[in-house]
Amino acid sequence: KLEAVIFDLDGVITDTAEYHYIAWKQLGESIGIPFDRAFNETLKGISRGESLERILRLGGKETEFTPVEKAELARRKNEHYVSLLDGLTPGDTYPGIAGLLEELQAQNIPAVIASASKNAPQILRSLQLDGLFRYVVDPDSVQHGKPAPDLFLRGAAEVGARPEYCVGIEDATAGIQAIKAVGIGEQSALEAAGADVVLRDTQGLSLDFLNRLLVQ
Ligand code: B16
Ligand code: MG
Repeated sequence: KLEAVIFDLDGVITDTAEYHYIAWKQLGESIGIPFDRAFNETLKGISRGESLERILRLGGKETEFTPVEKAELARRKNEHYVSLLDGLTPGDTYPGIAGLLEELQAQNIPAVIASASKNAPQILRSLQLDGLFRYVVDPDSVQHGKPAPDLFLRGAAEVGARPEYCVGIEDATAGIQAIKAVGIGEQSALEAAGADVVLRDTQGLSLDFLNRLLVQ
């Protein structure tokens, strides 16, 4: 039986993945490193600092900035990103998510957030979903980010669930690699990353669906 469901946040609970893209894209352009959506896919689920490193590497500029300057670039990106979060309301929650969370709560199955984002608590408050999650993993509390499984394992441990009885839900290839997963999004890429099953969007998520997945 299912012991916990562990959710990624950006791109699974709501469309904040798009805001990350907008903010990184503008930052990249401001330092002469434009990039497209395909490159952006490689940033999903990756921490703020490491995302910046990947962008600088793309532009061959990884040695052009001091650590202090890099911190300032990351701060600028985050300031822009947080300003985009301003208008976020419960109506921005992806379809099926609130229903699934209520189902889990009714069955006393913990829902957990394993996001790489330091902004996760604020986003959950804006969506008024914070009361439906038993635990939100602090990304700074684990040694390795996605694709390592640390964030998901910490989430499972915190609610006393055994990892083999948990299901993870992810939109990023880095995240899929970290879990036994339900991928949300483009089938070929997420399947190639090792997703056990891929749904086009969050509409089809239900407790029944997740339970059937576990007994497969
Ligand atoms: P922050 P997730 C990840 O969240 C995003 O996918 C990734 O684009 C972002 O860089 C990372 O969080 C860090 O976010 O800058 O807000 O701390 O998909 O793991 O929920
Ligand atoms: Mg994500």
